Amino acid sequence: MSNSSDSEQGTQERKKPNILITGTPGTGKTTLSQLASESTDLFHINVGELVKEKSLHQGFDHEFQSWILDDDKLVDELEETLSNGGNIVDFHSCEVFPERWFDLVLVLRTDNTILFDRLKDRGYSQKKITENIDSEIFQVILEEARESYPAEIVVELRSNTIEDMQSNVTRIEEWVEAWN
Ligand code: DAT
Repeated sequence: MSNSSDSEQGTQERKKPNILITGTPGTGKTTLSQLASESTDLFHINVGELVKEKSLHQGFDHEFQSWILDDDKLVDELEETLSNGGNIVDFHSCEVFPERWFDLVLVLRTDNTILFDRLKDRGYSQKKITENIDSEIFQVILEEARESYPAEIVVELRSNTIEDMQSNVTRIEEWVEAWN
């Protein structure tokens, strides 16, 4: 656990932990979050869906085929829920959230060929597939997580196979039990 007063303060307020599950699109965040949410009784927040539902954006970027996030609106929307604890937050970026919100940050990693197939199945354009594969190769989200949170709460998890998924769910269950 972090020794920073910011993190300790955040932790003391919560009776249940908050977990951030992040990674390049297609690495399995939503699937893992859903499974872990069911078995730990933590509340799954799919941030991408929330941004669309509650219009926490500044419009659609047609070039990048994605919503332009309104960071302030998003943080305001989630502040109370996250302060109470007991959430699994699922998002493809992590630097927008305050450090004090999270007790554990999981960064999912997937091999390029596997990720390529998943993104192609999803119907992404070649441009969007290339961007995401490059991002995974250069470990963009992992670096972002390491820059945004204390090293001891950032954990990289492989997410290539169903067996990886199952072992990741078990790891989360055990971690939540130990936290409680
Ligand atoms: P994300 O939320 O990161 O965009 P997802 O959970 O929607 O990813 O998963 C994308 C697809 O890949 C979906 O069809 C489920 C599959 N998948 C995810 N993680 C996997 C894993 N570890 N093994 C096999 N398939 C996986």
